[in-house]
Amino acid sequence: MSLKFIKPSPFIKRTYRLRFLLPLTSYTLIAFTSILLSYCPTFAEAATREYWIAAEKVEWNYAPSGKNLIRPAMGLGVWGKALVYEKYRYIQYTDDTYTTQVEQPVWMGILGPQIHAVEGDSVKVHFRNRADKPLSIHVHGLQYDEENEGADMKGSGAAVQPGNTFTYHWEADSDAAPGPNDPSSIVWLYHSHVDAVTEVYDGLIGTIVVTKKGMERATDDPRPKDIDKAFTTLFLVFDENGRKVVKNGQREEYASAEEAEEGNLKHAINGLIFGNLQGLEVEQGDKVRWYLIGLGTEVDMHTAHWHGQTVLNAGKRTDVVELLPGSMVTVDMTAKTPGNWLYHCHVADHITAGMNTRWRVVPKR
Ligand SMILES: [Cu+2]
Repeated sequence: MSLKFIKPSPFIKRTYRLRFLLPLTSYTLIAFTSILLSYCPTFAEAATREYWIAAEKVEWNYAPSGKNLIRPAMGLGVWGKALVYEKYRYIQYTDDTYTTQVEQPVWMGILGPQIHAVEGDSVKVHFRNRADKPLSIHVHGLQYDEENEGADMKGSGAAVQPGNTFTYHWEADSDAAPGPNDPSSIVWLYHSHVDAVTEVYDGLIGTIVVTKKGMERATDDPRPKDIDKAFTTLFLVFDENGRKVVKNGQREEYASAEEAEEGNLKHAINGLIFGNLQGLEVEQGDKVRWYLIGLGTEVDMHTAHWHGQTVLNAGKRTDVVELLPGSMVTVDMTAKTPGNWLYHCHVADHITAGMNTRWRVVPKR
């Protein structure tokens, strides 16, 4: 039996407000105060954010340029011997026809669509499985009942069959929203959870950003209003051992079994290696928020490091943020110095294996 799920509805909120105001006096005062409250963002009506997301089988290239863009002379090493693999991705569509894809910025790489909600909002995700095996969406942080857990064999949402659609209902309540030491928005993970280990390596990973109530840009724009730009980066060593390499993507045979094993470990940021993740560009003076995600296994202890600028992490100043599998961290910076700066994992083995890219600060136009 599933637990009773209490949905915060606008009706409940309004009733509460009226009960609070009734003792104050006349209906005139009630009307006047209601008008005032309607202009106060803190009391803005909660919205339902609706998304259409499909899981699809794709070919993924870990280094589309075919080059090491950070240190060209070094090449791609053993990691460049096979670059194109069969993978799965979450793809966003504009509506329930699942025909028009929502374009993603290039810096998102392999990540699925970023879902946005404001504290108090409901989120509805219509998930269509267009792939060839049962898949799901399991969300972190938001409230859901067992039917909407997207995992653990609980109901049809736990394993959506190929060709089927399931609508997940989640609540971005106060327990999903930024806490006292958080900035005005925080990041949560979502991923497929039928066979969670395999499906994370498949590429079925995305994020949800929850903005503190009153900090949204507008009713129809739930992104936080106190920043100019935001990026999300996932640090994950994709283990492609035993997985399907797309034949024509294999550039060179491996010299040994050991070399093959290492070459199939793609030390990627958003699914791209050796600087092939592009588009992390801001203007001088921009307030930039970085949503950081770690996933994977024992090798996935990552330390995200920015050259050229420090960040504020829960009130502490640093330029390195530790990430373990399942970590979700939100940090802020103001981009001061123009430059084409390195952004990389600081773990020695991971630097060598290509877990690096650049972020660029362009002079104020
Ligand atoms: Cu690392």
